[in-house]
Amino acid sequence: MSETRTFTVQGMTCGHCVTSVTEEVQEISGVEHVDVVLETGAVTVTSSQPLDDTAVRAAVEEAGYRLG
Ligand SMILES: [Cu+2]
Repeated sequence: MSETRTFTVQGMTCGHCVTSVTEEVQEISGVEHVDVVLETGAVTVTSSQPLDDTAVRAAVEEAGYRLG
């Protein structure tokens, strides 16, 4: 059963930022879908297992941004 959660990412300014965050978050184990809204920084993640917040934070930081 999937779970959907929304995080807020700070510092994204363009489509490249959206792509970077999407790619990093998609690599987290169990992640099925990532939707990013540039204007608000909202990153909605659907996963097949409960998400590890630490992994999400690490992925966002790996992309060069921060969780809000
Ligand atoms: Cu950008």
